[in-house]
Amino acid sequence: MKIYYHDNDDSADKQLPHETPEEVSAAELQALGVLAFHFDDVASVDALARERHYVSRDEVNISPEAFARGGADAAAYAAKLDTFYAEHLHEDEEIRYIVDGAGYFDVRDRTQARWIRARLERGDLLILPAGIYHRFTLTTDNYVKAMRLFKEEPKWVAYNRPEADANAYRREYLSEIEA
Ligand code: KMT
Ligand code: NI
Repeated sequence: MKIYYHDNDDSADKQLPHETPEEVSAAELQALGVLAFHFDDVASVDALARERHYVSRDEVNISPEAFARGGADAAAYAAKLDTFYAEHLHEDEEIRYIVDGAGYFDVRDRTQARWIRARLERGDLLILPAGIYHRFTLTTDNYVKAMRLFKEEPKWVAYNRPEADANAYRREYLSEIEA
């Protein structure tokens, strides 16, 4: 997994790397409550899921071809990517495991003004804490197969910024990273 500051250039295609030389360590991510892992086997993902009380999962296949197979058109694919890229938070942890392909997860840094980008490839797993602002997109290869893991009561509604600024989970998250 490669982690770096995003160049903040919103005029260029979101699926480009937007890479800067400013790399971010796993420890810096951890200070934001974000945990990064690499598991080559699903048994390790299973163990982590048990440890953190996850009980269900699904697998999404995101690519223009998969959308076409499902009867959706290119506009629907583009709209889906736009939804993933809208800055949002959830009221529960988000665990994503890349089964195949690649994708970018962007999370806000401490200042909440800059984005940190993590490039995830096959075997990479990311845990985002409840309340963190983030967004997701694909690389220009336009293909990812990802496992999404859920706790018993999935709370995977997305709350967009800035409406979510007053959200209780958002406030709790901020107090935790400032502690
Ligand atoms: C999210 O919350 O933005 C996602 O789950 C992205 C799609 S899963 C790789
Ligand atoms: Ni999300």
